[in-house]
Amino acid sequence: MKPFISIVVPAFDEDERLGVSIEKILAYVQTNNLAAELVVVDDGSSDRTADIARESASKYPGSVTKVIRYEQNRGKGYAVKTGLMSAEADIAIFSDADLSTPIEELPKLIDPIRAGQYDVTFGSRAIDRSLIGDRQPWRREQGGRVINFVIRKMSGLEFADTQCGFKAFNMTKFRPLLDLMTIDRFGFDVEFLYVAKFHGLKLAEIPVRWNDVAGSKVSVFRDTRRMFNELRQIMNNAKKGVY
Ligand SMILES: Nc1nc2c(ncn2[C@@H]2O[C@H](COP(=O)(O)OP(=O)(O)O)[C@@H](O)[C@H]2O)c(=O)[nH]1
Ligand SMILES: [Mg+2]
Repeated sequence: MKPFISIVVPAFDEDERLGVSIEKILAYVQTNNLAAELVVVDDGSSDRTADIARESASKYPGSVTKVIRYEQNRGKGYAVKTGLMSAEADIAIFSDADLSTPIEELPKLIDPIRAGQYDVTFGSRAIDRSLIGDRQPWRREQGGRVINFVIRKMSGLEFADTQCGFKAFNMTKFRPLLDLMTIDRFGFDVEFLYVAKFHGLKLAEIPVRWNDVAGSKVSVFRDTRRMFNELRQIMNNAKKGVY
């Protein structure tokens, strides 16, 4: 039977955080009787990420979980694209492996897509700060503000927070656009939104609950530098008519 929703989780060296998250997701799916498939993408981890994914999923015998693994680390963007490409449902959502946005927030993104109101919905940590529980360390929070400011200036997108790891898609409209995407690391969120908007899809930034979870794999210096390079690449692509 075709699933109603595909839940994609990109995972890189997540053997410590992933098990609990998978169990929470599958428990949520079961409790709410969702016809869901879970797609875990192991992005070239050097730890037991893929094994943990299979072991945790096996605790939910009725559930449908696919574990995709490739040997070389390619970046979160590549992992999310790989997951979305294999998603079978007409609506897909991706979530960070640490469930910083609790899976219970799923209807906030899914319902407007199901209703045909929007095509791409994405969590935001900037619209309603009262939803933020445990905050990131001050330096990272400020870094996030600066990055989102630069993203707005460079891309012309008017969203307050493009980087939250909780985004949902009407796959009938979004799947064809995946072929146009070029960014493999953290700039991919911006490319997704830019290309979707350019093609006339309806986008909505939606405030969601969010909690900082220890164990982030993001390196502020390395990944910020890469992010700026990727932003430049997106704007060059736009200029050259790649999209
Ligand atoms: N840092 C990093 N994360 C990746 C990569 N590929 C997939 N991911 C996943 O992308 C998400 C990034 O979340 P996290 O490390 O918590 O970042 P943060 O909370 O935004 O600082 C997690 O689900 C990672 O497992 C990669 O190459 N690098
Ligand atoms: Mg995180």
